[in-house]
Amino acid sequence: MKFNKHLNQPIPEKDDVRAKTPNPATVQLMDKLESAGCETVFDRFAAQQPQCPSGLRGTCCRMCQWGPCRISDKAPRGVCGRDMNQVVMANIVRQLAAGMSAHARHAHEVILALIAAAEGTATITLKGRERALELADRFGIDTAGRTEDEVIAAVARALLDDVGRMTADPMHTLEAFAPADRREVWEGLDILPRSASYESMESLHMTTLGACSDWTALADQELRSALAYCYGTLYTSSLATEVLYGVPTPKLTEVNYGVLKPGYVNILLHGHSPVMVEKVIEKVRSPEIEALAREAGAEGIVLGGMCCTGDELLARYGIPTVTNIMGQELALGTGAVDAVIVDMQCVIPGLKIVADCFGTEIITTSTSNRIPGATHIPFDPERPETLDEDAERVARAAVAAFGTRDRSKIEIPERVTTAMGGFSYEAILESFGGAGALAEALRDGRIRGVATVVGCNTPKVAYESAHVGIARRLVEGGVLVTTTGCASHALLNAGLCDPAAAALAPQPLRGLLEAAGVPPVLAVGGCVDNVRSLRLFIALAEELGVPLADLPYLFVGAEPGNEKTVGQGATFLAHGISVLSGFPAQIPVAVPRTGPDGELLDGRNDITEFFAGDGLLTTVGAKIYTETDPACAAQTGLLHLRRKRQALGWG
Ligand code: NFS
Repeated sequence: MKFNKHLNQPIPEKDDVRAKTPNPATVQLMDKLESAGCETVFDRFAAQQPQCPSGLRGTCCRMCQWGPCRISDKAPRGVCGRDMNQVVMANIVRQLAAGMSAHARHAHEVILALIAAAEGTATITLKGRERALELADRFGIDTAGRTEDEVIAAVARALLDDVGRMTADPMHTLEAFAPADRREVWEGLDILPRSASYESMESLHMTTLGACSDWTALADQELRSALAYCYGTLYTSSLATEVLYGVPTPKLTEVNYGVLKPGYVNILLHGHSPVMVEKVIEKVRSPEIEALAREAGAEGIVLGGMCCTGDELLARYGIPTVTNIMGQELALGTGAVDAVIVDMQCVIPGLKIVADCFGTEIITTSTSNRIPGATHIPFDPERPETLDEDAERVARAAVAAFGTRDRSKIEIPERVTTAMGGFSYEAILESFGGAGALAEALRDGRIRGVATVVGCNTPKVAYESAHVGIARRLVEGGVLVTTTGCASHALLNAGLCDPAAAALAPQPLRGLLEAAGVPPVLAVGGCVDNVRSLRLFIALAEELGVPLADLPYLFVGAEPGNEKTVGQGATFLAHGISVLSGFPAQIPVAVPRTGPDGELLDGRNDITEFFAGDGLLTTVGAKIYTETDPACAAQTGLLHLRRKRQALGWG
C-alpha cells in the first residue's frame, strides 16, 4: 500500500488487491489476465498514479473556459472569484446531477416500455398489475370508466411526470411514499424538488460561470436534487419495473465465476435497463435458439448476470450472478464467455479490450451506449414495436459467437457460492412475519440495527475487501443487512447471502434468521431498488412511531465509484440516515496539521463540517462517517447504531 498524503489514506497496489480481496477467483483471474498480457482496471489505475491532488480533493474547477483553476493556499480563488467552498460544492452538485441523469434515462426507458405494454404497442405481458393498481390508489388516479390497461398507462404517465415535470406541482411518488414528518423537514428547508430533469437542469444552471456564488445555496440544491433523484429516478424505475416484470420473491441459486461452464454457450447480461434483456431471455429459452446452440456444438446455454442487470435478474428469476463493475474484465478472462449483452451504464471501455483478447462478442442494446467494434442492436423506447425481432437478433448473434471463437483459453475458477436473492420490500416483511414483528425485533434488540451495504467498487480500495469486511462484521454485531448493486455481488460471492451464513450472527439474531429461513444479508436488487431498503426503514419507523433520524439505521457505501453513488448517499442523508463511506469523497480531507510552533491545528473546513460535522446533522439529522479500514469502519458503524439505541433507551 502506498500512503497518499492528499487523501490521508493508503492506496492499494495490484499485489495489495491480491492479498486482501476476499474472492480467491479474483486472484486467479487477475493472474491469468496478467500472464496473457491483457490490461485491466488494476493496471490502468497503477499507471495513473499519483492522481492529481486537486482532483482528489475536488478543488479543481473546470466549469468555464477561463479555467481550469486550482484552489490552493497560493491562489485561494479561481479567476472568476470562486473560493474553495463554492468550487467543491459545485463539483458535488454536478456529480449528483450526472448520476441523476443516468438513473433518469433508465427510468425514462422503463416507463416508456410500460406505456407501450399497456397500450399494446410492445409485446410485453405485464406481470405486476397489482402494483400498478396500488399505485393508482396511492396517486389518486381516477379509475372510473377506464380499463385496467388505461389505468396502468395513467400510472406510468404519472411516474414519467416525476422524471420530467417542469413546474412546481408536487411529485406523485414523494407525496405517496415519503413520511409526513420528513416532508415537513424538507418544506422547512425549502428543498422540495420538482422532478429529476428539472433539478438536473437547475444544478447545471446554478453551477455555471457567474450563476450562484453562495455555497450554502448549492448545498441546498444538493439535498433538493437528492430528493428528485430518490423519488424521480429510483422510485420510478423500481416501481415501473415491478409493474412490467413482477415483484420479486426469495429464491435460492448459485453465483460466482464458477457458474460458467465449458462446452456451453456462456452469455453474460450486463448493464441496467431490464427491457431488452427480458425479451432476450425469452428468446434464449425458446426451442429455436436452444436448437441453434446445439447445432453450433454446445451442450446448452448458460446465462450469467453482471452489475445491476445481474442483480435484477437474480431477484426475479434466480439467474446466477457472476460479478460487478470491477470484475467485468475478469469474467472475460475465464475465456469462457461467448457474448456479453450490454445495455446502459457501468459498461467500461476496458471490457472491449479484454473481449478482443478472448474473441468475446459484445452486443450493445441501448441507443445511449456505443462501443467501437461491437454489434449494435438497440432497443429504442420510442419504437417499441421492433422489440421482439431485435431481441431475436441479439439472441442469435450471442449464440453464433460460440462457433467462431478460439476456445482453447478456457479456465474457469471452480468457486461457486450458494446464495438467496429476490428480497423485495414485501418479501422482507413477509419473511419476518410483517412490519410489526420486525419492528418489535429491532426495538427489543434481537436485531441491533439495520444497515444497507451498497454501491460500486473503486480501485482506491482493495477490490471488494471493504464491502465484505464491513458487512461480515456488522452481521457479527447483530445487524440485519440489506444490499444492492455491485456491493451485493461481493457479498453474494462471499457467501453472506447464503441462508447458512445466519450462523455468523450472534444469538438471538441467528435464531430469528434461521426461523425465517433467510440469510443475514438480504440481496434486494439493483441500485434503483435501494428504495426497497428505504421503504423498509420507513415502514419500521412508522410501526415504532419513531422518526427515521432517531433509529439505529445506517447506509454503507464502502467502495464508491460512479457518480450515481453520490445521489444514493445524499438520498439517505436527506432522510435522516447516516452514511458510512469507505473512502473520502472528492472534498478536501480535514487533516489536522502541525503549526509553526509544533501545536496541533484544527483540520476542519466548511465542507467537511457540513457533511461530517454539525452541518447536515442539525438540518436533516444525519452525517457522513469516513473510515477506510474495514475493521475500523465496521466499529464506527456499530458504535453509531449503539448510540442511536441508547438515545432511544433501548439498550
Ligand atoms: Ni450502481 Fe449499477 Fe455498480 Fe455502481 Fe454501476 S452497476 S446503478 S453505479 S458500478 S453499484
